[in-house]
Amino acid sequence: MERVAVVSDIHGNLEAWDAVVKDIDARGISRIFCLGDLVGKGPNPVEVTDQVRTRCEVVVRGNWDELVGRQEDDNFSWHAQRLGPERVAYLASLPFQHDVIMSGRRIRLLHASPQSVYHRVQPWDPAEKRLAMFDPLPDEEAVARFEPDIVGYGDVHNAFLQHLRGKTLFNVGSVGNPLDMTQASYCILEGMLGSRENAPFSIQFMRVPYDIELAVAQAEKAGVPSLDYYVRELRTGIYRGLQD
Ligand SMILES: [Mn+2]
Repeated sequence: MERVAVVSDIHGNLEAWDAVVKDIDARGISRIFCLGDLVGKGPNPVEVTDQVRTRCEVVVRGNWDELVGRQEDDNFSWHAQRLGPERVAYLASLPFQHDVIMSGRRIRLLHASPQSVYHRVQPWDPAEKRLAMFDPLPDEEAVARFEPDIVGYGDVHNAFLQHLRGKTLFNVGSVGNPLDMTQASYCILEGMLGSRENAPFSIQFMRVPYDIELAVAQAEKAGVPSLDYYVRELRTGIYRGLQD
């Protein structure tokens, strides 16, 4: 049996990232897959990008990883200026999805949905929208074409697992910007990696406390864009798009 830690949506929050990596290390897990949004919102895009690049065997592209390169407004250019052109190009070049087989299950891992990194699917959305997570990928994105038994993703910052018509949909939650509860989130997949033999398999949901007030102090010191919303998200888990 092998274990793979799956992290997502770190959003430049170095305190949360450090706490999660410490937990992964303490469990003796060496493989980490990252489902995107390394940057955006938090004050440490450089450190997080460099560490994810070093530590993660697989990294797929999130919406923020694309948006920082476009620098369409101050929200994005603040992060892009700190990252510099080489890291911005690295983030933009990340693959759309990663397919893996574990204990006979075909597992699709991506940031938001097969439709695009911007197409958001919540656990409470209509069944057709959730089932579309198992749809074929657009041609240009289809690196390895297979119909998944399991889809794992990030983007919504809400950890969950659902069984839909015999398939499994799960979200690993967010390391650096959780919006379901105020603790860093990640998952551990356990099974026979690369094996087509139908064998036991598990998905474990981890929650890791971290020093939120230190993360707030770092964000204030750096003067991140939309500071008040970011601080409220870290302290309460209330999404900036939901209420003022
Ligand atoms: Mn995100």
